[in-house]
Amino acid sequence: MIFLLCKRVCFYSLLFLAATTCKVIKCKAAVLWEANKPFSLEEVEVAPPKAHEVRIKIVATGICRSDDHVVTGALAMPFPIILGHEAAGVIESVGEKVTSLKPGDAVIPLFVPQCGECRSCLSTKGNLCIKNDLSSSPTGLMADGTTRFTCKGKAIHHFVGTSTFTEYTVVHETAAAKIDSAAPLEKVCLIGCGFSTGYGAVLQTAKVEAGSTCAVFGLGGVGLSVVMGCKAAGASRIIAVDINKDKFAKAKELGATECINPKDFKKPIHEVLTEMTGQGVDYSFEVIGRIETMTAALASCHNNYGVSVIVGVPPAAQKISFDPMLIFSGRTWKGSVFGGWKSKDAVPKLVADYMKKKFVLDPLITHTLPFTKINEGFDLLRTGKSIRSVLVL
Ligand code: COD
Ligand code: ZN
Repeated sequence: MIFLLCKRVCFYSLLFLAATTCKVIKCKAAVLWEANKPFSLEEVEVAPPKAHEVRIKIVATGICRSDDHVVTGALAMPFPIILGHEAAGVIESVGEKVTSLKPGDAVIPLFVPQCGECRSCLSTKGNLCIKNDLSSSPTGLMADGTTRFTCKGKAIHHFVGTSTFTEYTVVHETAAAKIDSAAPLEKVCLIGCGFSTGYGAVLQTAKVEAGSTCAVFGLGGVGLSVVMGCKAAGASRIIAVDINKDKFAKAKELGATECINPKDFKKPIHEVLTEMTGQGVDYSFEVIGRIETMTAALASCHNNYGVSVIVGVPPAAQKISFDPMLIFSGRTWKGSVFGGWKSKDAVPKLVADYMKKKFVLDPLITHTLPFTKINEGFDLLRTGKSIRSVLVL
C-alpha cells in the first residue's frame, strides 16, 4: 500500500536502506580541492550519522550562485570541501536520539537549520538559527568539530551544514525538513535555497501588501522568485531591473509589469525609478550581491516609509558608504537570509503549496543534467546561459 502511495521514495528505500545502515558508505562526490579549480569526481567515504544526525541519499541538487562564490573565493570556506546546498533526497539512516526523521523519509537539507532553542528560533521575528555555519569564519565541520567525509585518506569539509554534491551526505537532524514523499525531488530541490530565498524575502521578510509598488534588482533564479513573491502578494507594479535584457521575457512571464535596463538611461537608476513611481517604490529588493546596487535599491524606495531588502550575498570584505539621510527620513533597510523562513517548519509547507500549484518552479529550471556533468552545469551558470541547473544523481 505504502509502496503504491510513494513509489519514488520506496524505490530508494528498498534498494539502499537496510544494506548500508551503520556502515561507512563509499560513493561518488564532487570534491573541490582548492579555489578556482574544476570539481573533481571522486570516490569518498561517508561515515554513519552520529547522535542527532541523519545520512541522506541525495536525489537531486541545484547549482546556486553561492556555490560558485566559494569556487571563485568570493565566499571564503575551508578546503577541500564538498559544496552544494539546494537539494532533495531520502533518509538512508539515522543516528541515535533522532526523533523527527526516519529512514525512507523524503527530505530537503537546510543550510539555515532550526534548532528550536536559540533566541532566533524562539523569537517569532527571527530565522537565522545560531547553529548555522554561514558566519565569516565557517568551520566546515559538524557540531562535534569533525567531518563525516574522507577522500584518499584526507578529511573533506562540509558546506553550510549540507554538502549536497555527493550521492550521500550527513546533516544534523535540525538541518533536514521532512517533505511530502510524492513531491518531485528534481523540482522541489529549489525550495532548499533559490526559490524560498526570493519568495520569502517578499512574503516573510518585507511582508508586501496588495497594491504595493515593488522594484526587483537582478533577475537570476532568486530575483525571479522575488518577482513571483511580489505577484503572489498582489503588488500592483513590479518593476524588474537587470543589465541583461535577455532576462526580461521570463520576468514578465512570472509577473513583472515593467522591465528596465540601467544601461538604457543616462541618469542613475534610483532617479529613474523615483520618476516612474512619483516618490519611489514601496518595496525594493537587491538580488545581485553588489554594494552599488544595494545603495541604489535603498535610494529607490519611498523616502519616508519605503523598505529595501538585501537578498544578494554581500561580497566578502567590502564596505558600503551611504548618505545617512536616506535612513533618517524614514526608510527601512533589511536583510533576508533564506527568505526569513523558519526552515524546518516552513519548507514542508512550501512543498505542500507547490503540490497545490500555488506557485511554479519549472520556469526557473532551464537545465537538468546528470551529476557527472557538474562542471558543465557551472559553466552554464557562469556564462549566463542557465537560470537554475538541476543535477540528478
Ligand atoms: N544591475 C542590474 N542587474 C545586474 C547588475 C547590475 N549592476 N549586475 C548583475 N545584474 C544581474 C545579472 O545580469 C543577473 O541576471 C542577476 O543580476 C544575478 O543573477 P544570478 O543568476 O547571478 O544570481 P541568482 O539569482 O542565482 O542569485 C544569487 C544571489 C546574488 C542572490 C546570491 O547572493 C544568492 O544566491 N543568494 C541566496 C542564497 C544565500 O542566501 N546563500 C547564502 C548561503 S549559501
Ligand atoms: Zn543557494
